This record gives sequence, structure tokens and C-alpha cells, in this order.
Amino acid sequence: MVQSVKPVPSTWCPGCGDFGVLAAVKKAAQEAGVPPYDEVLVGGIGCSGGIHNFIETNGIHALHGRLLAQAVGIKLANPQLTVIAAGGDGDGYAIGMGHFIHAFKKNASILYIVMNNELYGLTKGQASPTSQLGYEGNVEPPFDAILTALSIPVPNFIARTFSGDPKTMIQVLVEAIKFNRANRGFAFVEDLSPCVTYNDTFKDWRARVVDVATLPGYDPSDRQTMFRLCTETMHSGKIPIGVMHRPSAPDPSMPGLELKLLPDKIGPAVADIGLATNRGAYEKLLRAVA
Ligand SMILES: Cc1ncc(C[n+]2csc(CCOP(=O)(O)OP(=O)(O)O)c2C)c(N)n1
Ligand code: SF4
Repeated sequence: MVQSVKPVPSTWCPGCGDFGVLAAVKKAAQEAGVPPYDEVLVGGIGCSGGIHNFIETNGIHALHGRLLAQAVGIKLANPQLTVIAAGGDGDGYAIGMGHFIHAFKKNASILYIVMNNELYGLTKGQASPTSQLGYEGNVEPPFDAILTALSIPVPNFIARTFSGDPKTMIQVLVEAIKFNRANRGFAFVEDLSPCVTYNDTFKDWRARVVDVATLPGYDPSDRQTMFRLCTETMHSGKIPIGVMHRPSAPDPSMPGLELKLLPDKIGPAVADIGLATNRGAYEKLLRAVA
């Protein structure tokens, strides 16, 4: 059940990167002009997925790896809402991987924030799909969500931020929320959010992050260019961050899913379902099932 409750004190370890996301989400929603009663935060399962408990807003704790299905459902029930799904790399890229890929294709105008700490924090530090080779005996190379996102040809918004740079994170989240509120489709932001308890990567990541906007040839409207810039940056041992994809203009043939299905933006949660206005439709339905 989606409910608005008073926030509870955070259960995160002091210094966890997720605090940066919590602060940035609050600030970005304000700056983007989202009234708290119009915002819904859908949390995944994991330390990161508790985020909705620590903000005074409408929130729901989703099933593990299923937060995107629930977030898309909320958006389609009432497209007027600003819907933010937020969880971890284990939640999104392991058990939730099928939903992750399809979210880009579905292209509902929701924001998905993945707090990537390269491990499963809540269950005590096991390797996740983004863990480095050798971490806790991991023998699989890490999965890269940005390269995957860039390979899906839908005009959505794609970015990576770092919890050690809250100012840029707020700017990126404001842009993502505005993109959603203009019904332009799915916005994906992966935040590099270190787990200070099981693998504190703050110092290492601070030394290695490179804002792609500073690279020669940067063009976030061109997926091929951005794929090349990201892979070149990664091959040099650095971590690309920044806005990775931003369509140059709205594409009227590819609006957010909610506009395709509900052009008047009135979803079933707020539609008039009374008999007086819908008698004809109800009678048709009854004839169909008779
Ligand atoms: C269906 C199901 N499988 C497994 C679990 C156990 N579990 C809880 S949190 C979690 C992983 C969390 O990792 P991540 O999404 O990276 O979040 P973090 O805790 O690092 O923020 C797992 C496997 C569960 N709660 N439900
Ligand atoms: S275990 Fe790691 S991810 Fe979880 S709250 Fe603590 S620092 Fe954050």
C-alpha cells in the first residue's frame, strides 16, 4: 500500500554513500517543483531500498527486484504523479535484471536511481553483478549498466553520478525529474554510492571519476559517441560519470508510455468510474462476457 508517513531515523551506517542520494533526492524534488503530495518513492530491497522511510513523502517498499514493475504501475494508475524508484545494484541488476532492461523499452516517465556500491550491503557484503574481479572471491567481470542502457535505442535520459559529488548529483536529478514531468520517458541515474562498512571505495572512486562532459567530442545526443567515450575512459582505468544520454529534442513518436496509453493523462486511480458517465462502456463489457 502506498502511504505517506513521517520519516523514521535512518538505519544506515554513518558515512554510507546512500545519505548523499537521500539529500539529493529531497533537494532535487524541491528544485524541480514537485509538491510532496505528488511524489511517490518506490524502494527496492536492501540497505538502499529503505530510502523512502527516511523522507516525508508517499512511499512503498517493493518486492526484491520488482520495484520497477510497481513504479510503472503507479505511474499508469495516475500519470500526474512524479514516481521515483530507488534501490541497489543487487536489487536492480541481479534479481531485477529482466525488469531493468524492459524499463528502457517500456519508457514510462519514471526516474530509476540505482545506488551502486558493487556489493549486497544488507546481507553483509556478498559479491553483486557489479563487483570487481577478486572481490570476495568473485570470478565474474563486472556488469556495466551505463553501457547496457546506451545500447537500447529509446530516447530516454541516462546518467551516472557519485555520492562524493552531491552538487552534480542534484543537478542531474533535477534534470531527470523535469524530463519525467514533461512525459518524455524513462530516466535512469546510477549513483556510485560506496558501502563504507564492507568495501569503502570513496577514496578510490574520487580519484578515478571523470565527467564525460569534459571529454573532447562529448555529445550526449549520440549513443555511439557516448559508448565510445565511456569504453575508452574505462579502458584507461577511470570511471565515466555525468549525463550519458540526453535526446536533443522531444521525439513526438516516442513519448512516455503513460501518454501512449492515456493521452488525456487521466489514469484509472483518478478516472470517473461512476455508472452515470460509463453506462455504455459497462453494458458493452457485460455483453462481451455474457
Ligand atoms: C526474494 C529475495 N531474495 C533474497 C533476499 C535477500 N536480500 C535482501 S537484500 C539483498 C541484496 C541487497 O543488495 P543491493 O540491492 O545491492 O542493496 P544494498 O543493500 O547494497 O543497498 C538480498 C539478496 C530477499 N530479501 N528477497
Ligand atoms: S552496510 Fe554498507 S550499504 Fe548498508 S548502510 Fe552500511 S554502509 Fe550503507
